[in-house]
Amino acid sequence: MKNFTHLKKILLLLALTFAFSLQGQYLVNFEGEDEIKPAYASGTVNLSGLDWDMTEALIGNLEADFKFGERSARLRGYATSSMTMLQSKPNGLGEISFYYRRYGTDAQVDWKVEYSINQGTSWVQVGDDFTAPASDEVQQFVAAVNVDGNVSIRIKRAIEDGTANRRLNIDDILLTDFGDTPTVAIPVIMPGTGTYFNPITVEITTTTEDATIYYTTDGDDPDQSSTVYAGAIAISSNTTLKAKAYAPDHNPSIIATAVYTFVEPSFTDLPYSESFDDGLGKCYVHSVSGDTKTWLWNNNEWAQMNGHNSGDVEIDWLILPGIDFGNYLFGTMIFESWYRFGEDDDENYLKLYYSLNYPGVGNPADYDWTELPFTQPTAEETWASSGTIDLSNVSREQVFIGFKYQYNPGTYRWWQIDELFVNGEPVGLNQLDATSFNVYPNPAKDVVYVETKVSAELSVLDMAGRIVHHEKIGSGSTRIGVSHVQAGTYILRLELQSGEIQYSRVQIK
Ligand SMILES: [Ca+2]
Ligand SMILES: [Ca+2]
Ligand SMILES: [Ca+2]
Repeated sequence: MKNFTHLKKILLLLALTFAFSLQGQYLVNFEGEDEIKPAYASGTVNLSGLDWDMTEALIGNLEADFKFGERSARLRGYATSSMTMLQSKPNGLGEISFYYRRYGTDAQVDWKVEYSINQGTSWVQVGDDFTAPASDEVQQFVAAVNVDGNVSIRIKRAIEDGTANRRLNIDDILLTDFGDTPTVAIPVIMPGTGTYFNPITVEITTTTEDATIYYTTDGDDPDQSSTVYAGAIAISSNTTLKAKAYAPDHNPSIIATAVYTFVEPSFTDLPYSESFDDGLGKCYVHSVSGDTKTWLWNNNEWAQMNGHNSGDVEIDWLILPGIDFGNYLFGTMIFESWYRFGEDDDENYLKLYYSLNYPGVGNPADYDWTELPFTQPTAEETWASSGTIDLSNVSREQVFIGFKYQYNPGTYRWWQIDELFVNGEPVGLNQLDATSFNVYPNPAKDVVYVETKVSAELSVLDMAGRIVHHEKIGSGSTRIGVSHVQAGTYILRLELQSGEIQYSRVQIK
C-alpha cells in the first residue's frame, strides 16, 4: 500500500510534469527559417511544426505588410483566400487569438475563423466575422473555443466573393491548450490599440482574482521578470504594450497587446507642391465615415478616393500639411482633379476647405471649415485645373487646407487629385514689424503718412495682391490720400534702392 501510494505520487508528479510541459500553446508567427511562401497560389507550408494550406495567401515581408518581426500572413481577399491547418493540434483548443490589419491601404472585406475536431470534415465558426478598419490600427481577434482532442483551425472569407486585392495581414496566431487547469483571463488594456494625438493614460485589468499583471513596453513578450503593473501607465509616444497575467494554480494568461501610434501633424513652408509620385507625401488622410474606404495612393501617381460598393456614407478627408500664412502674402493654390461615375448634389460632393482651428490630426468633423470654391472637370475621366484659388483672404495664421469627400451609397463618385501647388510671397516676421518705416495713423481714414529714412518705391496692395496705389517717395514723411480706397486691410510694400523689400499692414476705415 505504501509502495502503491509512493508510485501514485511519482505518477502524479510525472503527470503534472507532463501536463505542465504540454500546457501551453501553439504560436504561428511566420518567423521560422523555412516559413517562406512568396506567391498567392495554393500551397502547403509548415508553420511552427504543423502543415497549413495557404490559398490566395502568402507570407509577406514588405513594408506595406503589417507584421511583428520579419514576416506575417498576407491573405489576398479573393473568394477563395484562406489559411487552413492540414494537421491538427493536440491538447485541445482553449482560446484562439491573432493580430490583423489591412495590407498597405487596401480596402477590406470580411473574414471568419473556424475550427474542426475531425480533420476538416466539418467546421464550426469561432466568434464573429471580422473586417479590418480603413486605418493602420492593429486589431486583435480573441475568442474562446474550449474543446478537447485534436483540433485544427482555418481563417477564410466570410462571404466567398471577389477577385480584387483586399489584402489582410495576420500575425501571431496563438492557439492555447484546453485543460482542466484554469487559465488567467486575458488582461484588458484600456484604451487599446489605436492612433492617438495626445498622451494617454493606460489601465490594465484582468477578471481573475489574485492575478498579477506583468507588462513590457519594448515589444518583448512579458514574463514574471517583467515590470509588475501597479497602476495606470502614461504613454505619449509610439509604443507596443504587452501584458500577461499570472495567478496561483492557474496557467498564465495569453498575452494582450496594444499598439499605440501617435500621429504628429505635418507642416510645410511655401511653395508646397505634391505630385503624389511616391505616395501621399505630407498629406494626411482621415476617414470620418465608412470604415472600408479612404483616400489612398494607388501607385498611379495621384491621390484617389472612391466609395464604390462600400454600402456606407463615405466622408473622407485628404488634408494638406499646415501652412503658417503669417509668413506669406498673396497665397494661391492650384491643383488638378478628375472624376468618374456618381452624382453630385448638396449631400454628395468633393469640396475644398480651410480651417483655422484644426490641429492637423484627428477628426476634421470636430473643427470649423470654410469652403474654397474651385473649378471642377466638366466631363468624366478628364483632368481639369482647379483654376487659381485665392488664399490671400485666408487669415494670416496657421491654416490647414483639406478636401472633403462626402457621398451616400449609390452616388459614390471616384475622385482623383494631382499636381497640388500652394504658393505665397514670403514675408519675414520682422519685415511685417518694419522698423525702417513707420505708418500712421493706423487704422487710417482719409490720409496715411509713411515715414522712411531712405527714398523708396511704395506700393499699396489689397489682400488679393492688386496694386491700388504706387509712388516713389523720398526720405521723411509722405502723405498719401486714401479716401478713394475701399475699407479693409492693405499691405504697404516698400522697395528700397538696395532691392530689399519691406512690408507693413495698414487698416483703412
Ligand atoms: Ca511575424
Ligand atoms: Ca502625379
Ligand atoms: Ca471612409
